Amino acid sequence: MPTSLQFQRSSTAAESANHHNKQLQKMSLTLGMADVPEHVELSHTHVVEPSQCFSVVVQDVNAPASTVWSILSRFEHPQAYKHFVRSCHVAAGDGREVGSVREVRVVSGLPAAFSLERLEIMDEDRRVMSFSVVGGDHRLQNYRSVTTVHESPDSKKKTRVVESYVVDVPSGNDKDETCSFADTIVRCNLQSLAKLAENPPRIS
Ligand code: A8S
Repeated sequence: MPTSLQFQRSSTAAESANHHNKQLQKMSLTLGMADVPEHVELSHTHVVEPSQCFSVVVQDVNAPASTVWSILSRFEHPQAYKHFVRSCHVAAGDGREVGSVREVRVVSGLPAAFSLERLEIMDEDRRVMSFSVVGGDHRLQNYRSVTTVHESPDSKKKTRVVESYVVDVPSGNDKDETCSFADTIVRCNLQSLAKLAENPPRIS
């Protein structure tokens, strides 16, 4: 069974810097987690503004990292595992190169209809992917996430997926509300990614 752990925010390390009189925090969201490769830890280090919140969700998968990555890395086809996505069209670029933009339409029942998302990182060798939200009619302005896929330290057949994000806290909500909303979506996405990787549909 896949397990999903949500790490406590106390396991993060903060470094404060005063940039242009704004208090920015550099947060390492995987610090304190066991057996995290250095490039993974670096990938999940974000600059966070005081008006933003951040979180990290970890999902273990009983499938090889290459299988998980092949599903996750299709930037142009998030509906393969994201069940809140109704459709996706590439609006700029080829959907593979950094700078590509996708227009994601979400299912009804959410406080949103669509989102414009720009591919920020696509590192096939290290299996790191990142996108940022650059538009849309939802409440997660300036959302940016990074997802890494790495082999489990105990078996080549097991994989650990780490997804971290930073987002603006919308007016009328607090940090906890914003993070619990986004965490729920991310957790659902990673659980369905795990299911798909563990039981790929048979082509008959
Ligand atoms: C992702 C992560 C998130 C997506 C959010 C958090 C979103 O697509 C949905 C509802 C919203 O209200 C915001 O990796 C937005 O997709 C499902 C449209 C951005």
